[in-house]
Amino acid sequence: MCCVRYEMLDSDPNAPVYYEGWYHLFYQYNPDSAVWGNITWGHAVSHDLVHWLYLPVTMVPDRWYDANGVWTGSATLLPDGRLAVLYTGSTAESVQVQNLAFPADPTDPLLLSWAKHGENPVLVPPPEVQAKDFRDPTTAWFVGDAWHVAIGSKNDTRRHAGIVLVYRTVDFLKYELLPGALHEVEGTGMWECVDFYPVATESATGLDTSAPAGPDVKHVLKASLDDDKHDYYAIGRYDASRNSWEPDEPAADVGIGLRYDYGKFYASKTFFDPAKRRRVLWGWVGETDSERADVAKGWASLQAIPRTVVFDQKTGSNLLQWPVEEVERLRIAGKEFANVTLAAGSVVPLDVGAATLDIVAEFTVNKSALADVGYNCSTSGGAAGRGALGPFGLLVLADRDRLEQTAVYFYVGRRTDGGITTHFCQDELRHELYIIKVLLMNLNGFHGCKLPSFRSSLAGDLAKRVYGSLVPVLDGETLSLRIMVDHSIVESFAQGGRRCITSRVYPTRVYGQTQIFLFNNATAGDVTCKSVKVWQMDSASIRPFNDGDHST
Ligand code: DQQ
Repeated sequence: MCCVRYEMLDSDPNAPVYYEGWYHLFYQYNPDSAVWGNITWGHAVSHDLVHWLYLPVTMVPDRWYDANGVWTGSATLLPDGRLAVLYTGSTAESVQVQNLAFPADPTDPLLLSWAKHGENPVLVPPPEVQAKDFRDPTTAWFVGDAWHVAIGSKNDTRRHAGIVLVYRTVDFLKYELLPGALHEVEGTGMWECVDFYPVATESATGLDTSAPAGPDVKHVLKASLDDDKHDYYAIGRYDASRNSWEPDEPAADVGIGLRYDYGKFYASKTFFDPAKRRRVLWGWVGETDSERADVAKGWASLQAIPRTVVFDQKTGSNLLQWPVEEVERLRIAGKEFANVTLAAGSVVPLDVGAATLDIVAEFTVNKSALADVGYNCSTSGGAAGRGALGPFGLLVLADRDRLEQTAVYFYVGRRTDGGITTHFCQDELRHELYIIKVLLMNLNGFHGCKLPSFRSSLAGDLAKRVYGSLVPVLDGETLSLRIMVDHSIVESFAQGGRRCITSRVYPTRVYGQTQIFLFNNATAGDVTCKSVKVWQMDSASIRPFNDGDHST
């Protein structure tokens, strides 16, 4: 395994924090099984966000107020260096309450032992929300004379609105619910794992969660939509005096606009890293095979490679997400290919073979060939479709015959008003039609024919789809992709991280030696791959902590 991968990890990242020289990641974890249940907090530490050491589980369901699970929570580093953790406990009656925990020994940089506060639960559901719709407290931010904590919920009396409640507290024990909701969006349902943080609009420096609002600061509101299992965000303005946040673009509000990731990525959470003055995003990447398969393999779910998040100063309308720079230290043997012309309908193999790769590619197209209107990643035939100017891009985790492949690509089209649109897509489909075709070819003895691809996997029992989004491309920009490939995951970033797509794929034919290809399915004209750099990635060495690690 390469990069940042955690076996047996179950789901949501919890309370990420930098404490006394260590990055800590807690996570929703079922120590007994590869399926959800018996939720405790797993715990791992790292010096560099890449090499991780597992520690014993931190908190288990051992009180009446978390008997049904120690659910998601967040950490707040107080100015005096103390750490306060708020988490949701699900009681035996499945009431969601908020609880306070703190390090039993604050001098221990590993934070091995945690104490649950004697006054728990510190917050119970207010009368206006359902007992099962009150969870996942955020990192607290300081405004005026008190800490503020946001909690996600839903309001069915207002057309199934997702809402964010904000509480004011001085001591993390007593709370006052602020009037109104910080924000709500009708029709979006329960908001899980809300995140709320400032971003600088004039620099790429990350901001502490308590950084005050101001002309050069906007606030990001993120919600994980329980109804569709995607993480949506919007950028807007926070007015603490009115307990209100409003998006810059109401038509792209939380839950109806931008997603962090257009693939498999959920329950994410950011933290401010004071060591490198950056904001880092963690997200849970679940499996897309069956629970039966997860039980058989004995583990389920990954954490995506941690990403820095910054405001995109060029577009002014989205975040840029990018794998933390430390991941680049895993790059070993690298190869570069320059100015590869991709004729219409061509597939060009690249001479690299490894299952763990970091790929950076840049394309230029001849826009005079532009013709098509109305392209859609999910419904326009995926990577196998053909249009005037796309799809073109890369095939990764492919076998030599391309019976299996995962396609990461662009499609350049036109809007009805004549403007140019660029779609960024990832195709992991397994088209039954192709399987039938191949069976027929075999039955008819057409051996040696060029076989159509089965896409990412020949295996059955998988949920596969074509993911995608429009991606902003500004005048003068080339089309750029970064693709992180590991054995069963492909994490892709377009245009410097304006849009991201993560896929879980389960290739059966690559046997550790995967192939990658450039491809161009456009019918009208060549595409040039200006450059593609491919690095094989070293193993990240993720293992249990042992005594020798104390001195590192
Ligand atoms: N997972 C936790 C909840 C949260 C959900 C329970 C999101 O606290 O809302 O395991 O995946």
